[in-house]
Amino acid sequence: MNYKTMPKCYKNSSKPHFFCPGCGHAMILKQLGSTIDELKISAEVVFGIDIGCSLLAWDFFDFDTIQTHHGRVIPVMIGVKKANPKKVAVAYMGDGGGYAIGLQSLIHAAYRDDPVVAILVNNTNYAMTGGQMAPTTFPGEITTTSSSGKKSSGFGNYLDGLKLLSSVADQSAYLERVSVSNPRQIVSAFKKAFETSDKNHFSFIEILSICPTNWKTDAADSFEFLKNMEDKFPVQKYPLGE
Ligand SMILES: Cc1ncc(C[n+]2csc(CCOP(=O)(O)OP(=O)(O)O)c2C)c(N)n1
Ligand code: SF4
Repeated sequence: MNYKTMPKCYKNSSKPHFFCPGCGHAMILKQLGSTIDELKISAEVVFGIDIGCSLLAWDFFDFDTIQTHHGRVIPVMIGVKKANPKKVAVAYMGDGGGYAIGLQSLIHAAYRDDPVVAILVNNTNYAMTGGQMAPTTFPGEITTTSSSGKKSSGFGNYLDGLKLLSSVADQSAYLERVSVSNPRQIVSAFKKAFETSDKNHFSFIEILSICPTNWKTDAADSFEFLKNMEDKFPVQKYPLGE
């Protein structure tokens, strides 16, 4: 890792992070830090992290950070924003946290147009607890709870959260899906999300991410897996055509 290129808002630029080698979370957080640096909003940001591998960012940035119960980062950050409207509330979670146990909170935040920046990292599994099936796991995908491949009958197909949220979100909300294969697109989505939050509306960025540890993939196979994800979860924005 080249520490000279680390965002300024990293707490201690000489400290190694805790993610597995090749993990998408580390790539995403680097883009988040750089965007916050560029927008010069680190004093206003309150960073909420859910339980899951996202919690490994608890000691990462030099801004206020709150770690919540699994699936509860959205309501906690809505509370922070209501108590102090000048703050920029960022809720960072995994696909298990956002699309399973915390789905109700996510849907209602989109529906109410709560002014939080919600960032959901989709790696198609419950990574921190050992790679169990999530609502985003594809039929046929092998996980620790689908050792012969996920069966859609009884376990469902794969959940397209962006599509779901787009059907309930307020017109003023901003929703986008991006992928760690395109860091520039991640930065531009973050900028649009912060802009939306500045206008007091809800924004949601889903990021297709890499989990080599639970996928049991090397670098080449990780990007092959990611390509397969991008086919199933198309990178797009709502409102469509924006
Ligand atoms: C209320 C509650 N239920 C279950 C757990 C156990 N748990 C910890 S992390 C986790 C999975 C996280 O998966 P995900 O949200 O997809 O994030 P990832 O680790 O993949 O980044 C679970 C189920 C918990 N900590 N709290
Ligand atoms: S288990 Fe997966 S998501 Fe968690 S830190 Fe390791 S590579 Fe990243």
